[in-house]
Amino acid sequence: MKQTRLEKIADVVTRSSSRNSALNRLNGFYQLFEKTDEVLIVIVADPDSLASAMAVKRLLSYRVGSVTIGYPNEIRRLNNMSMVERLKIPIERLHTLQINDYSKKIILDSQPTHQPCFEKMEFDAVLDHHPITKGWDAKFIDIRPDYGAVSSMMVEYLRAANITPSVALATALYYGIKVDTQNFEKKNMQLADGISFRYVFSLANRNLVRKFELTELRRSELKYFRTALKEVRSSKGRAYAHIGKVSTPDVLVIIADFLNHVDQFDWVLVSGISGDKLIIILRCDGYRKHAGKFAQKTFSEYGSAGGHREAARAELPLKNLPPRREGQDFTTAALMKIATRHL
Ligand SMILES: [Mn+2]
Repeated sequence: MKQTRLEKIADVVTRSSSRNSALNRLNGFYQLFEKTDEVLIVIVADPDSLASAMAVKRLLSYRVGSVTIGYPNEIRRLNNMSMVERLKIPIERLHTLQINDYSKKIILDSQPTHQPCFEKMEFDAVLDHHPITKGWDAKFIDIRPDYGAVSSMMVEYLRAANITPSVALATALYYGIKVDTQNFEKKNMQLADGISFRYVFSLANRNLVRKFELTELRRSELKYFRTALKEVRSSKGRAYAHIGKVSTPDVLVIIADFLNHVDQFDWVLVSGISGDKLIIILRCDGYRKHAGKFAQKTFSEYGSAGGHREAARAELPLKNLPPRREGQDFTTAALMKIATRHL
């Protein structure tokens, strides 16, 4: 369709004004720094903040003395660990750093009020997309609560600076936007996120991103699959497997999702013991079924239970379960028994 002259002008004006504001922001940000600065970037490590920290490090390269990325939280999620290791992101635990040694401090994807350990720090720049909080100040503030990811904002900074991101940086930004917008399924996503995403899409290594997404199992946890395949029993389209003691309930979720791939299983119930609780993970096809309601009806008398149409969970203190003979462990048969009481 042909644009009218007026539409064409309007289009150019909009584009140049967004270009100018991106450039203004970049210049405002750059004005904070001097060649001799030792810069500390503080993040709560997750894909969006890690990618944003890499982007700021790139923006400041050759412009300051050094850039260090510090994070206070322990990185537990394997997806995030995989991202850090495979992209070789240089990050350091905040408590190992001498905060006062840095002449400039930046906080990304977070605000000074978000963590007690940030409150005593003075930040020069705050770049974030969470709702604005009060009780702090900084020389440079760019908070855009309407953005799905800070990574989307960082793409705008890089483009304003005429910096084409490396494959590693583009991959990180791509993953950051993907995770924070939940693959663009979140309602709050903006056109701006889409534009930034489109830009890094062609520069990123998407196979690597797939590996980050797939990495959720430790080598030592493979043994639970052997147990699951040995234990699985089915009756009337329902699959049951009790895995026994597990290092983390997350592994039960992975096994339940795996068994949910099997064509003859309409329902999957996988249980395991974590601490002093029996954890039961439920999956179903959600068609004329409601896993959450089923979990509630069946298990809530023993502990907490509930969830969505296709996925649910119960956490039952072992002491609340129906008594078994002395020394007798919970089994797949026991799981079948308590799960079918109301059928
Ligand atoms: Mn974020």
